[in-house]
Amino acid sequence: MTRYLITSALPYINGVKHLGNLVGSMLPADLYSRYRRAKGDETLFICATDEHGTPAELAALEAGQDVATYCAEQHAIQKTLGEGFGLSWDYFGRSSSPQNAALTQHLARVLWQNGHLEVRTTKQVYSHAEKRFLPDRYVIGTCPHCGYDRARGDQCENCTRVLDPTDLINPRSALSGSPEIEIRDSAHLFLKQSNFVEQLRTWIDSHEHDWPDLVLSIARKWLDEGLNDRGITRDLEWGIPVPEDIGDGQLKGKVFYVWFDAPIEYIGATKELTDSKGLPDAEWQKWWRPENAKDVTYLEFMAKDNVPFHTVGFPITIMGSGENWKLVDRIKGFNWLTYYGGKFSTSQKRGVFMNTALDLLPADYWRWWLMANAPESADSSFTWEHFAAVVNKDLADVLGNFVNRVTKFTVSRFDGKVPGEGEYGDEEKALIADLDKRVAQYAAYLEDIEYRKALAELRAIWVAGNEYLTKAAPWTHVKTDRVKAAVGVRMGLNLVHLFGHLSWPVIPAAAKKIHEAIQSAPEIIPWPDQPMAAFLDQLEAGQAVTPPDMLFAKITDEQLAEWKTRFGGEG
Ligand code: B3M
Ligand code: ZN
Repeated sequence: MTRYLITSALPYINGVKHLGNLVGSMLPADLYSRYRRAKGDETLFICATDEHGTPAELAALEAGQDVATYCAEQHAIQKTLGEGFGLSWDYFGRSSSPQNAALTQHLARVLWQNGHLEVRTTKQVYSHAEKRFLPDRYVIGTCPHCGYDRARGDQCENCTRVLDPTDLINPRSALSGSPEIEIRDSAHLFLKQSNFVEQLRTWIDSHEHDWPDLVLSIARKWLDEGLNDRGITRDLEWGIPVPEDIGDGQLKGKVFYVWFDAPIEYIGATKELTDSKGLPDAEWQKWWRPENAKDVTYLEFMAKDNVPFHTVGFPITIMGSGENWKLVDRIKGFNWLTYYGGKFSTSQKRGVFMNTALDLLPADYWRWWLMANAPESADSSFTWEHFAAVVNKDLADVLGNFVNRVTKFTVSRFDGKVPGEGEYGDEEKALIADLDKRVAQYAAYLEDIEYRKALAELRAIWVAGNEYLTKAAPWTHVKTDRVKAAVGVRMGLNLVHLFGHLSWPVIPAAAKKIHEAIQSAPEIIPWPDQPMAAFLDQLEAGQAVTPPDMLFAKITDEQLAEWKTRFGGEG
């Protein structure tokens, strides 16, 4: 049996995430984790907040808090919101944990001992006003190429040329506007990535057939352009300190670069989990040490801008350590979700954020739309109009209405009990044969992590149920042929039960309610066994049926108009 290790890219700590963040990492990882658990597979789903780096320091500054307090608060907020969205993490850790610090320092130490790190003197911008070094993009000035007067020290937004802060005319701090800045020498650690080109290419080529094109092409582009050695330390206060035995005493007071320690937190969070339960190290190592994890398939979920760090950066850390650590087996990368064709933006508060989304509607409405329209082969665009149309049709009309009709009719005409009369006939057998194919196809798409196709198939399964019921028309037959009506209702109730099982990975709260209309639901609603003939004839005659409260309310024209005004309609 395969065990599944699943990680979602770590949401950055600086504030509540928007739907674009959710769709490309946390939510798809959750769907896959739930599917694996439904299939009965041992699964570990890991996520954490990514807490280091300048953006965390600046967000804390803006909030008037020290960084540690800020991060602790924001972690708690993100955890609550993630749970609100039904994200079924086995653990939601923090990259600022002592576990991650120890692992990061350990990996850096072995890289140093193996000769893959080098100390180099670099020029950094120091601001007297802030009494700190400024990352390149926090220095602004006039672009020497086009004269734009707010060019950033890493790149001019206007003419897109890549810059160095020393290129800028009239440079100043972007934080305070102060021109009191100077260039200072500063020693930093560089990871000699060029040592790994061949090893990486061999590894990436070995995934030719099991990584999506999006991921392969990004990974290869980086290799083809030649790998630069990468600075892995920064002049910041908040971060994992570089240990004294690395760098011959030249790196006092430096911390690791956030992208060096963030992926290591996948391992760190696993250890946070087992430590929190008082379990021995063997328990986290059984996921991460290949000698103990031969039966583990490791999958990573992320948006496409994170792909280079997971196909090049993190693997080089692992390879360079010379130690045995699990490398990723499958990577699912996503394109962008846009808001009316434009960018979702945390800094500009543009789009819909996880907290406001949950204030408007329960998680399943969002989960369905986001995964059914996942930006898989291309970007996809969120609009309120499309969201409302999909919710009203798929969730309210097709699924909700079906469950409602069948269960209410059972109450009004069959005493609220599964009717036992009659045998399944040709209509039912045809439906069962059709569903056998469709359920297998739905599972195959989930195995392939093709969510748009998978959810289109699930929707087609709901539609097939509706079409059957329309033909079977028990409400017509009940007056003349009670046995025929009973057969239709019994199949209808078995379909409700099936929908509860099949829908659970995607819309877990609604699936639970649907299942409870038939019988109490287990915490993990298992994948139904095929063939469908047995599953769809499984309810006992006479067992009670309880119609659920409203499953999905339609989004009204008034709500649609209000939300468009409130959030900005046209982008
Ligand atoms: N924190 C994602 C981002 O904020 C980044 C992912 C880290 S995964 C190790 O773009
Ligand atoms: Zn320019």
